Amino acid sequence: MRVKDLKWTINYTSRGNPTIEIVLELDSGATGRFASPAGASRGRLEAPPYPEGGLTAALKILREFREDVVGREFESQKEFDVYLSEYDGTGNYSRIGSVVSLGCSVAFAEAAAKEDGVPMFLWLSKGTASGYPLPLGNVLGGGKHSRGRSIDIQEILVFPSRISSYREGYDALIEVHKKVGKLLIQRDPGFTGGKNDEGAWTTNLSDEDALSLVSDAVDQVSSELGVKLALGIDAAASTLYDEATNSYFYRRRNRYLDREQQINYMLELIDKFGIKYVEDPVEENDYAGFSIINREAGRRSLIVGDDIFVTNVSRIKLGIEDKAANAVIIKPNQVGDLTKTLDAVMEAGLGGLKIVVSHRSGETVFPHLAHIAIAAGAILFKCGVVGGERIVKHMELMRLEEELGGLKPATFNL
Ligand code: 2PG
Ligand code: MG
Repeated sequence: MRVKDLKWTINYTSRGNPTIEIVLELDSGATGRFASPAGASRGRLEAPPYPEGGLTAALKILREFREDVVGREFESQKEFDVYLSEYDGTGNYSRIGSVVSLGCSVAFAEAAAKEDGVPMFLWLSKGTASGYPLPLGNVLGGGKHSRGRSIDIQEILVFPSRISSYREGYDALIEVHKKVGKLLIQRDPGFTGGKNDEGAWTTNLSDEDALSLVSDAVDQVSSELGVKLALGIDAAASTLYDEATNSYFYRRRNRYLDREQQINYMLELIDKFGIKYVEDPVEENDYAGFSIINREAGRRSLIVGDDIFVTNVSRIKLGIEDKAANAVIIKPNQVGDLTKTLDAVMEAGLGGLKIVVSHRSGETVFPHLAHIAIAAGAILFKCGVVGGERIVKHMELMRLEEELGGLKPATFNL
């Protein structure tokens, strides 16, 4: 596959910030087009989105990169991504930035898949992917994704544990989202209908009242629809963490929890609300704290590492050795290309970790993440509930299931 042309334009994330849309064309005329999303609660070790000098510097690099890449031939995704990584030369895309690298990597994948005449997930999985994940959506949120008064836990999430079609699962998430909105009108006198960066409701209730409200919504919708739904949280604990005092600051209660109290608080919430999915319960460097939670609760809940692993093979390896988690968040822009992303998936899978492919809080309107989730063999697809930039990805999954046939849903047994 020979690269015929590389073009770009400025696109926008759902927060209204600029990102770069990359268009890559192959000699055959097949094209791919993608713009990277952006996180707000980013792990410290993520690939930097932009080089020093920001967007302007990235655009200058793209002009130089175009000269280098046009006319080159590649036989595989890996060959393209290794070339990208060598062109960057820093090991973590800090010279060209992950917005450029991931944009090029995904645009190449889409173009190559088209040239091959297969959907992108089959190109990425070399024809092996046969299942699709369960949808996991944020219905009530706070932390870095909300402004003003809101809960301290970043996300309260919901997912179905067994579905007969992706649409059945996604429709159930929409019903829970609506139900949560109705219950907020009854229980939060200050509720204005406000939603945050990921389309989750925001509220002035306490974290525990919010959890109990979502739990009620889950119970009601489960029995109305006959779909078994479970509750999850992303504590995004690194964003609560204060390094100077080794403690966690809960703004609403104006209270610091020391490390041990934080671990106990997470365990208490798991028990009290029957939580089946807990992401980042402690800060990103506390492997030992993660291990305690995984040992105590890992048989009844997924203990999921996001900021601690940053989709990075060596961080994941450490986590497997320490039994720090039983699941991993995979975000392609944390490492900056699809080969590194799938290497992280492979490493995690070998260590027995479940795979959760995730959106970012500032998303773009591209559907490709759905293909990456299927190619990764994910059990869960964390992608919000409402908002066009999220729906486009859920819809892609539904279309792939409905139009292609033969894909089977994952099941969750905990
Ligand atoms: C997270 C993500 C997505 P952000 O913490 O898991 O929900 O947020 O993209 O802001 O890192
Ligand atoms: Mg997270």
